Amino acid sequence: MVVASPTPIRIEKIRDIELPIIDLLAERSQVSKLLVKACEEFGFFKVINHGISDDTIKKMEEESFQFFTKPALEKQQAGPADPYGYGSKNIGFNGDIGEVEYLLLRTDSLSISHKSKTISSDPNKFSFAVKGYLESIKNLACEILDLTAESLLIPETSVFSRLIRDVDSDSLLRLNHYPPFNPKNDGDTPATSFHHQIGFGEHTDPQILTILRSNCIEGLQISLEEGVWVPVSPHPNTAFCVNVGDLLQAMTNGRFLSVRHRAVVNSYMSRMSIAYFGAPSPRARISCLPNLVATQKLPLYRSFTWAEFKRTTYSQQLKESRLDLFKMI
Ligand code: GA4
Repeated sequence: MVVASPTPIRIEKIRDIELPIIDLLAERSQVSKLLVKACEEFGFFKVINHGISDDTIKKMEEESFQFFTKPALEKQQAGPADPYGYGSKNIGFNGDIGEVEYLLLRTDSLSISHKSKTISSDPNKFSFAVKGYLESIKNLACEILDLTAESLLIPETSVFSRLIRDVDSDSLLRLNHYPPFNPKNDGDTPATSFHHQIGFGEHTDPQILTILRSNCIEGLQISLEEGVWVPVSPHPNTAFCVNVGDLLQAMTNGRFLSVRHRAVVNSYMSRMSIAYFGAPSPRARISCLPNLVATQKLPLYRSFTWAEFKRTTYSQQLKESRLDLFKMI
């Protein structure tokens, strides 16, 4: 009999909390306040009544499902991930590994149309579904950002959203598939057993805002406190999970939290997720907003361009705290 060895995940503290669920159809100033509170306390929240049609979501999910159910050789035609394209287990360029396969896509129309030829046997259908989804999800991200700016009393409320709306925005779409892991294999290779359960290792998202959709299977965990992991209950079909990225933490002078999270793999069912990462153009300069720095105090982070921050991101491993390198104090 093979006895599964204990793994770091089982000895970590796991605590349960419920993330705020914010109804975007509620009264505007109320929604705005709740969003700011959620960004400050959790860096993560769920939104309902977001206005994205079931049809738009369904079409995108179907395309994602169809791609991942293809034979491996066909999927590989959309790879290797450079970092864009199809990748399996390898994440980034610095040796990170996870039990995941994915498609990382740029979001400009030309890239989508071009890449779809290696992804789908019906490239037009794929492009149509992705472009429709992107249009809706970008608007949702911008609406959430505008609403938060209102309660932060930022004079120009489109200060975050215009970065994402820039024609040269470097936003990304990531389709993930976490196949179930086989616990029986785990006992044989204790040294690597940790990786068998980690779908996507702990990290913060470098961009401004992330909007995640997943297929009602648990797996996402967040860490508000070092070493304590909190499972995020799989959201119902009607919700999206939203999180603050590093750039938003920098622009709000640390008031909003870009929180560490990871995806773990279960032993019974595939998890699929679709993540939109709202980002500025590479030349955009990111600095803290003046009204968020107390008088006679320095901002927490020096200003930098997204190109510079992204270079740093790709020169490091997933788990590094990239923002720390830009700290002033
Ligand atoms: C984490 C968030 C997004 O998935 C991503 C990831 C990127 C990649 O997979 O190519 C990175 C990772 C992410 C942060 C550190 C670097 C870059 C892998 C990696 C080891 C697309 C992103 O923008 O940063």
